[in-house]
Amino acid sequence: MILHIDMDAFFAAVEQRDNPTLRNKPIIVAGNSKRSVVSTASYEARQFGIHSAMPVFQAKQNCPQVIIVPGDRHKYAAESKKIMGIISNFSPLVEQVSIDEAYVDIKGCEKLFGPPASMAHKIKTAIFTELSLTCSIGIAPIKFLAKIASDMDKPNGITLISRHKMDPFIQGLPIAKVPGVGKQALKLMAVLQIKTLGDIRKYDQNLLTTKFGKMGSRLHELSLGIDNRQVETDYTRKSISSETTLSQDIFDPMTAKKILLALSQRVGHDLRKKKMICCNVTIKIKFSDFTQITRSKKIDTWICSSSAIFKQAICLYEKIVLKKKIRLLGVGVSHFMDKNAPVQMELLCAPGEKTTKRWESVDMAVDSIMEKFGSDMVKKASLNKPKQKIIAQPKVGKMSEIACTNVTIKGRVQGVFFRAETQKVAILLNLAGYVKNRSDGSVEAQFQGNEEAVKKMIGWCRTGPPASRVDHVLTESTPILSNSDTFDILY
Ligand code: TTP
Ligand code: MG
Repeated sequence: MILHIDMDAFFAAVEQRDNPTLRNKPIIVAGNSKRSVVSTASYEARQFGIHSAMPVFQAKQNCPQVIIVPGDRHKYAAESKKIMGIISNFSPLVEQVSIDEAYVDIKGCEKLFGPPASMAHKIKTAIFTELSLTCSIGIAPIKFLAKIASDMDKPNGITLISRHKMDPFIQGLPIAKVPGVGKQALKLMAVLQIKTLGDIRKYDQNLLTTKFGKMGSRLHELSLGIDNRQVETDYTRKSISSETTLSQDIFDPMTAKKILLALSQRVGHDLRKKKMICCNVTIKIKFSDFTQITRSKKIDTWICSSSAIFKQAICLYEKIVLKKKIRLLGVGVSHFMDKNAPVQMELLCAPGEKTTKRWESVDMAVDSIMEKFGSDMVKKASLNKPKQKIIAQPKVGKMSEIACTNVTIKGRVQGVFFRAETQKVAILLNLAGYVKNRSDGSVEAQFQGNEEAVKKMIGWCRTGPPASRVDHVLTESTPILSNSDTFDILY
């Protein structure tokens, strides 16, 4: 859900707060020259028909006793900063859209602050307690309805348009209330018998575009309850992406998925390195004829594991009907939040959402390898070509492509964790073999596979997973002993 928060009679309310003699009186904030217009009017002054942008002389005609207060932009800007600060204590996704209004995406904050209406109430109370100013809040699943809702119960109100009430609300919403619909458009709409946003649905989108340009197709979308604009912060505008042009164009979905997996891994690695979590995943496909499409998905929770990014990327990919060969694939993430602030990731998970602890530990292992050896070193097992069966035969002379290395690791290295982590890394490096505890307190392992991967594996063993203390690693190359292509934990 999205909140739209708008301060009530903002400039005037600040003046009334700071000067008790102005309270409960009709005041306007304005210059005092003949040509001045009203910046804003207190709600007492609005009863006389006074509103923003009205010439001051007219305001005086409407209400001779109106008090004119010269404005102080610096003071309002400082108050605005404090208001945004208070709102940011409730959600990291705050988009300030003017001096006195902001959108807030409250996804995942329910566990901390309760359902949307109660969260809105808490925000209002916090602003009033700290600044003695009131605001009105609209709550809706999409931005445009949240904005309309915040204006429906002014001043000091909360209006909720829930998902199931959206449709009847849109049906009855006067078209003049929709932001961006100007006087000229309204005249033409009157001719077309369009009185409410619901009436827009009766018209074909192409016809609306012909008559009203871009606004026509936007109105058509809004009439169907579609507003894809997200709450954007400085963070969310940033993105991390990775793409690859393929050595030859492909059509095979399995190959495409494997590439998406590798890209997700790279993007996930960069995201975790920045200590960020995200809630938006994008894929990009360039086809053999150089045309290009992007597809994005907003997620209801925060993610940072490569597998979660991959899952979303696959969801997007599977919705595309492939008619041409693929030349380039890309994966991107956006809409970030600091992983540690201001609310914990676990608390941000939607109810019923499982945490991805298992994948997080896999990611940790992958990240540590990427850090040490570069991002190309790690590919998940499924990305590699099926391994050829290793046939046991003694190798003589120079090291073979399929090396077999026996390793003994001494130190504080025994335990399930050490073996499990070793297995994960070995699988990620596409190695076969085993790891097991020995009765003398050391760990014995055997790695066989690509020579370079074996070297990397041994490099990893010299450090081991966190909290282990590796004192010594002994290695010995031997003829291949096993023809297994799995990596097992032995007991
Ligand atoms: P608004 O939020 O439009 O108006 P408001 O806060 O005074 O009243 P309400 O939201 O309760 O209807 O604008 C915020 C401030 O911006 C307003 O207090 C003064 C300033 N402003 C102008 O200077 N000129 C204008 O034409 C408008 C509309 C606002
Ligand atoms: Mg306002």
